[in-house]
Amino acid sequence: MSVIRAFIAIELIPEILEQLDRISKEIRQKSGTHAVRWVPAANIHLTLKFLGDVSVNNLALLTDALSTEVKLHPRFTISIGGLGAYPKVRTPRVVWVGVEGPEPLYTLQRSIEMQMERLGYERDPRDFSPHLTLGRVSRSARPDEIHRVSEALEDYKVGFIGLNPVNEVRLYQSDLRPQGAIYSPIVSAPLAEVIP
Ligand code: 3AM
Repeated sequence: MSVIRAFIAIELIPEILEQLDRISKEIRQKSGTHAVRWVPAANIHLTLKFLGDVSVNNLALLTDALSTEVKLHPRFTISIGGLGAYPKVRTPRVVWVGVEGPEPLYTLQRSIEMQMERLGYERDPRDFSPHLTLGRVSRSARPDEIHRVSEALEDYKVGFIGLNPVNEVRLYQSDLRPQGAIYSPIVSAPLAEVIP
């Protein structure tokens, strides 16, 4: 049985990706370490749901369920800005840029989570915390390297970056390669147009 690794995400506009690229390069320079695997700007997106292994036989059902759900939700705009790390800036594992969304972002994410659970994809027990992953600190990072990343994050201030309209949601295939992940959109599910 053929399976793919897949996730559902919101794509960002080129203007935002350019800024994220600049920010990530500046932090990389400031921290001066190879302890972080930085995500190429073209791979940065807002993940709504990580599905993991999806059987190719289930793809049609999954994309149907996704499109049917997403078109019930209105378009909205998210606001991008701020810098932080999970679990904490002092002990960074994931370096992120923040996302502020209106309530429809949360409603959309919850509905997708519910539809995917109905199809058998395990629910993520963590609360949805919208963010854009800029980089991941490698597991083999030494304490002094982690400290340098943490200091660079504390020094580097990121304010408001921009607004990103959300008109559709995408199902992506993720191919994990030694040189990094390759994300390919499989299907786009449009949100409802809001009639003024
Ligand atoms: O870009 P972010 O970090 O929001 O972290 C992975 C990435 O999201 C996440 O899925 C997105 C595409 O790879 N991801 C990868 N493995 C995961 C897992 N086991 C995961 N999310 C939850 N559980």
